[in-house]
Amino acid sequence: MKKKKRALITGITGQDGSYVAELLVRKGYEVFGLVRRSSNDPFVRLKELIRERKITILYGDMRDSGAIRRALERAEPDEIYNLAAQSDVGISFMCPEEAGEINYHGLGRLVHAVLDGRLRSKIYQASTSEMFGSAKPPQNENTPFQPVSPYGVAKLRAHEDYVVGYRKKYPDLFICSGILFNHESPRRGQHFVTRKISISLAKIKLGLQDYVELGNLNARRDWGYAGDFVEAMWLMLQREKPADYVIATGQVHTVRDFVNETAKALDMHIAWSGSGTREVGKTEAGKVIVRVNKKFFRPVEVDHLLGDSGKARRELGWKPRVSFEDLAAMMAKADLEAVASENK
Ligand code: NAP
Ligand code: F7E
Repeated sequence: MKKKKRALITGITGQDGSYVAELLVRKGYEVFGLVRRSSNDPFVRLKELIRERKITILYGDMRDSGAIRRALERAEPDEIYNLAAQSDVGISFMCPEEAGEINYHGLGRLVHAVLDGRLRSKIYQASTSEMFGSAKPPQNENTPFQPVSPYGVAKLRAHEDYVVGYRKKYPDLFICSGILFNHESPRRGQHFVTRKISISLAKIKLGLQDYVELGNLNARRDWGYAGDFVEAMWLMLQREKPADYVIATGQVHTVRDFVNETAKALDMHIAWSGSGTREVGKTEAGKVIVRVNKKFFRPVEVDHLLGDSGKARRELGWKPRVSFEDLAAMMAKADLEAVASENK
């Protein structure tokens, strides 16, 4: 009988971690997840797979070299998906050390544990379009990086030192980066703008909230569906030689567009008036349901991210399946159902 492939996922409790775990279980992998201790239940998304023993949880933090080493000894992974991160860009301005410690040094600890243990594990690193920062769009693998946030800087250092740099230094090490543009889903953390919009409009629709306050409505992002993007991670690790790939939809929209699309999916059409911090979004009945609050602006903003994933399409055969409109509708519907059932 063919031996089952084994994978270790760091960040398995996050949005992408849960989708990768499900994808690998479907593909017949033995899946291990590194999880840090939490005072809350971190396993909401994967309860069933853990109960059925399809996923094994190993406790450990990306700040703890010993725990990472022990997790590797236990999992003996063919593939490692390094998804653990302090992934909130806004918060990284307030806690820059944390971003460096987890997003940069965390990868260093993991890579050194693989090298020290003489493991043959292939490593996927979760890089990000935030590394492009203020670079002119569209951005691809040849675009010079210009990060503007501590999050983007930490991810870029990890990419340059431990992915690109170590690939040259250690020719036997298989490490690759997916430079992923924003990807969302009903499992997206509630502080990210898309999910904040889908939950808030669902509550407004059900009469449980009056309005939502947002920051920069003009920020432009290339938003895709997380379920599509994790397929690209897996494809990268199936290559014989490691390489880095931009993963994006190639479509750009503003935050305001995401509000409009979500509202449309909930049968709530919004009319905009005013400008800057005085801009408001009103219902057809004239009720203000979207306001702008300076509190949600970043110290430095990334204005325009639009990815060119031509290399991934050509070499991996990857392409996104879910459109912007379907993504907004999927999130709106999921939140409407969840909020309604919580408030029954
Ligand atoms: P997420 O939902 O915020 O998940 C982050 C995961 O990292 C969580 O499981 C979190 O655990 C874990 N983590 C944080 N600090 C840790 C530590 N010190 N030790 C161990 N685990 C730790 O992020 P995501 O959206 O799934 O993104 C996955 C990865 O892709 C991240 O590296 C992110 O930076 C990167 N990325 C995301 C996007 C995107 O649009 N989603 C785009 C480009 C790159 P807790 O549950 O305990 O907090
Ligand atoms: O912001 C603007 C905000 O926090 C998107 C992470 O997964 O993707 C994500 O980072 C845009 C920004 O995501 C609000 O200023 C307006 O321009 O949803 P976000 P992000 O910063 O793009 C990248 C690729 C990652 O790698 C990260 O890990 O929306 N915006 N008003 C707002 N943003 C938030 N959070 N809240 C607002 O009220």
